[in-house]
Amino acid sequence: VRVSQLGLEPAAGQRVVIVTRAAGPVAWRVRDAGGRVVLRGVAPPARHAADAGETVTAIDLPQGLAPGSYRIEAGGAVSRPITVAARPFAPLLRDAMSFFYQQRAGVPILARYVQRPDLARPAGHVGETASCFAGVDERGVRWPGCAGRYDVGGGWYDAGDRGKYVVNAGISVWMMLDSYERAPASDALRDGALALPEAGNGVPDVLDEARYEIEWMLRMQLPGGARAVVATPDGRATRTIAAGGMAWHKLGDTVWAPVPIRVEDDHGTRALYPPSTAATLNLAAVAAQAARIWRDIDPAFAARCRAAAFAAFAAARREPAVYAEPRFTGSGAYEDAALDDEFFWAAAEIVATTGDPGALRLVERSPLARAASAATPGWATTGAAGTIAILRHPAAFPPVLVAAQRRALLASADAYLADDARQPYRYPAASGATQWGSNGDLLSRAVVLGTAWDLTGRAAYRAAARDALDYVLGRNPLDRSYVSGIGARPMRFPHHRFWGAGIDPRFPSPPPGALSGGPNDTAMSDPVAKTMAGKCRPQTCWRDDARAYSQNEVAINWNAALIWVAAFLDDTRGR
Ligand code: 9MR
Repeated sequence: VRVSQLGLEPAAGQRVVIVTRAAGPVAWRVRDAGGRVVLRGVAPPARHAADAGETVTAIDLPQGLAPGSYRIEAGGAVSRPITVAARPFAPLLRDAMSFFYQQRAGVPILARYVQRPDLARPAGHVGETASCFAGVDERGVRWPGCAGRYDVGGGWYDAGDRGKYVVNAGISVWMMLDSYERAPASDALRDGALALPEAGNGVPDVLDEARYEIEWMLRMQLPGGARAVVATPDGRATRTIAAGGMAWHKLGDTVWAPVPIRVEDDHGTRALYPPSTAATLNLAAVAAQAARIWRDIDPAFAARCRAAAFAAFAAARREPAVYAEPRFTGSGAYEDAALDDEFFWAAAEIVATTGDPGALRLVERSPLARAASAATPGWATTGAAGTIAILRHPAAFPPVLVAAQRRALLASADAYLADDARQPYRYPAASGATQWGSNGDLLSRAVVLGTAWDLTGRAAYRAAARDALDYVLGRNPLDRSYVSGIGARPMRFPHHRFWGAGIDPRFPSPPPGALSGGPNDTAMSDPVAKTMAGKCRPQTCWRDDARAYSQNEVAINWNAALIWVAAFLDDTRGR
């Protein structure tokens, strides 16, 4: 019996999957903690789940269950205890938000805010300053470095590594801020709801956490008049451009640091890497989003964000095709040479905040304005963030554009519903190959589904968003909760430089609430995944192994999708 190991909501329609070898119908019953049968039925015919290599049948429990503990019996098997709780997603959300606090650079992680004493640690990279990379890249191009050092401390470490990347920061902050914008009064994200140093400051805690990253993103912007060295378009040499207003693409180690390594022992050389148009547009987008959210909360900060957004947007228009160089070692690439979606998103956020006519013209002329569907939001595909900004602020845009964007978003949501119906396990992913970060992709589809619910109130959209979360919490072919600390069989050994117990038992195991990247059978680049290549069904290509960085790393963008979905389901409980 495969079911969300977090537990179920007390409403009808909760899904349970039974793996079966029986050819005939499978009878099932639910017993409460006292052994009484409270529900029974016969499951629909089983189907072959190609991505799992199993035959399964999915039941939608026909009636709601009161909060408590239950077991399901089917075909002679008895499930583990299944919890039904009034608000199952609220504690998950709290832990998943704590992930970001614990990824903070530049401040100590204090025992009073974390779930276990061994998760406390000294500050890493305090007051960090950095200079541009000087040296030879993997392609043999010599980078000259730059005069002076920039103040680029703070922000969140990206993942298992301690790099900080403006591109991935952008989609992560956007999701966090969007979860606030969709339900500003949500009591799970309010001031005092989370374990944070800022709790009690009169500002919703979700905004305090996001601001920690935004402040860092603002530091990554080059001052007006600055010049910077970037690659030539063919990547074979360097050139100098006027880069005022652009954002450095990333700050990272110049050599991959060992795993694990405590922050206080991590003294590897770090560098700033050349500005990119993509990073600049990510900064423009979230700074514009922040400018409207903080307008009344902190007008001075809002004004700073607004100015940064305009400066970044102007810089990106001046330099529309400076692409991130993938050939530096020691940190991730986050390279992206298709920027229509970043332009669309940044322009849409600026219009939503300021009504700026130049940005509106760019939105209207974008190919994304007329797209038939919205691509799943992700670090490289940000168009849906622009679509959602438009749909949350329709008064700032022409009605025909809003209508087209609504059609596009619902077309994607409907495609995900169709995928969900086709998957015998019932989750809204297409069948076939899985990508690096497949769990994050699935939950990002749930962001689109949740937004479709916001637009229409159609129950199927919310149910499919819950399917995505149920999948990562255990209703999957590996019978695994991919979220640490949650459920009977949680992920325990992520690829992470501090939560490194999977490699060295002197390091802590992860806090509860960190999402594993998930099954990956397309970019099996780590030593563990390599041994599995060609030998696993797509949704089973995963190992709870700290060396399996292409399957079992954790990252801010994946956890951002987790918090969006948990906040959405908690906020819409009973609806
Ligand atoms: O999430 C990223 C994934 O989409 C890419 O395929 C992969 C390889 O480029 O990189 C992932 O991002 C990693 C980043 O480059 C460095 N920090 C850890 C990130 C998660 O694995």
